[in-house]
Amino acid sequence: MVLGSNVGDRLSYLKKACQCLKNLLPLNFQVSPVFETAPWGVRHQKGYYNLAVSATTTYGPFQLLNLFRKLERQYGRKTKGDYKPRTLDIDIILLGDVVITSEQLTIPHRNMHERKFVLAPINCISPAAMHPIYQKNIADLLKQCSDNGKIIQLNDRIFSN
Ligand code: PH2
Ligand code: MG
Ligand code: MG
Repeated sequence: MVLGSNVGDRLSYLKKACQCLKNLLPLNFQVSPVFETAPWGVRHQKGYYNLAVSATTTYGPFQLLNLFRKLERQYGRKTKGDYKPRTLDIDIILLGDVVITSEQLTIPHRNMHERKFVLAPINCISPAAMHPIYQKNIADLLKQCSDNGKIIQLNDRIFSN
């Protein structure tokens, strides 16, 4: 998953969300460093903090979607539109070999290969994770990605695994 926040105390939302996610998905739970990232695809919004989380789970994709939506609401997310400012956004990026295209959910995430704010954090924890359609791993997708939006890796971790 990739988490993002661009409203309010952004690091605090991410930190609390990581703690909840660890309780839900304790197996092989890993959190990347935080990246400060320029808003992608939108204008006139505050910058984002993004990070990636990986874990092993037996939950199915729609179960995960419902769990994450609940967490987003719990942390005060009021906006639904994909490109609106938000206190907390939790997106499923990859789920093993799962490929789903539906109105509610697309896995792998539709634009993941075009977004450094998605690829760079995942590359810190799962560089070898494969994209099941492009058959390329995260490290290679990142090398080929032409997104030149600003991203800065923060030194301080907000969550120790
Ligand atoms: N999320 C979006 C749209 N644009 N830009 C950055 N930098 N980080 C995000 O998490 C993000 C975005 C839609 O969810
Ligand atoms: Mg998103
Ligand atoms: Mg989302």
